[in-house]
Amino acid sequence: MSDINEYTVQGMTCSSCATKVSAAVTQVPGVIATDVDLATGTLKVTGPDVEDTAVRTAITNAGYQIS
Ligand SMILES: [Cu+2]
Repeated sequence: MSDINEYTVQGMTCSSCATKVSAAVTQVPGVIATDVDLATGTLKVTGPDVEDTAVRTAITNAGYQIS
């Protein structure tokens, strides 16, 4: 995988949601940084060796869906 991956997350409506998703994804091994754009629902995940499945699981476990 490349160093930066983007996900479109559904259901993030406020900065509290963004913080929750970021915190969950930050726990995934290899993640260096996360960046959420609330307006578009875009989550950017930075890290050289991050497992896609682990990121998706973290997002859904936090209560959000990936489109
Ligand atoms: Cu919220």
